[in-house]
Amino acid sequence: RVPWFPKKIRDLDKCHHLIAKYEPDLDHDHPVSLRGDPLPRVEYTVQETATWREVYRKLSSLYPTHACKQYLDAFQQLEKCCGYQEDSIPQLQDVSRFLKERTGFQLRPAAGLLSPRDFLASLAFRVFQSTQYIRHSSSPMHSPEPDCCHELLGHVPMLADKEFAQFSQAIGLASLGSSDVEIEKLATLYWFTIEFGLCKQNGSIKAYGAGLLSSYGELVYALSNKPEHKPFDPELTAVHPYQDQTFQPVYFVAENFEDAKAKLQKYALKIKKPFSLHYDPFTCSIEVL
Ligand code: H2B
Ligand code: FE
Repeated sequence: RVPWFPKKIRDLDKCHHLIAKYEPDLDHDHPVSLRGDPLPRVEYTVQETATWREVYRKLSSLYPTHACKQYLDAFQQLEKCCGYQEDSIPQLQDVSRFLKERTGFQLRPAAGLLSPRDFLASLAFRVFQSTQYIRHSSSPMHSPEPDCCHELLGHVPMLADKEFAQFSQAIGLASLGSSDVEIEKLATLYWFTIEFGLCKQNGSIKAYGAGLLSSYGELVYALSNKPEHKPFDPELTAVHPYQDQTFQPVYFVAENFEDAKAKLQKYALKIKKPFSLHYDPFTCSIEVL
């Protein structure tokens, strides 16, 4: 039996299953976004903006030495034309429009941590399900679940890169109609790449994973000589145990995104499915062959 999967972008309305709901501050209600609706503009409070400022300042001081080139290029663009700055939290609506023009990726509001199957499925359509609320002000440098600091500073800049966007979509496409066992492996691959990935660049190692680029402590640690660095190899990476409570003991290093994508596509071809899938970019839908 093949598990149900979305075939067109509208079907993503059914891919919103939360595995945990986390609302850091219930004192004030943010508008609840309806699925399929345009991203609502949110008015963040003074306190929320102060949290953003602290995170933004600390992290952006590290990027020049720790982030990969693709990240730095996009970050600069986001500062220039998308309102990225320490004094206000960028609006997902503006960011989504920016990404759409760069790589065709768009953001969709998510209420919290989604099931791996639903989250990965959306990537197949170049849709990134993003939270819109911000972490609690009592711990500005840490959030137990994704919040908009993680999405905007971790994920968004990388989604503006063409190769990285293709890599992300490839993981998404591989997940469609896959068994729970395969989803688990793809979620692990996602974890060690899109969240905690490192890559080679001009003889040194830089970060491209969103979990690193949105965490000051782990970003410094990941590029130090404390953790182990292993070459990215989907077969091994997919079954490697991972840590979600503390820093990773192991990080996987990609040669570059083109190579990572080619390796991933080779891996994906080995996932047994009784059909083959093709994404039609004109209709944004999946053809099942
Ligand atoms: N949900 C949300 N809202 N954001 C994420 O970054 C996310 C998710 N990551 N669900 C997924 C799970 C990831 O950890 C993998 C695919 O399990
Ligand atoms: Fe994330």
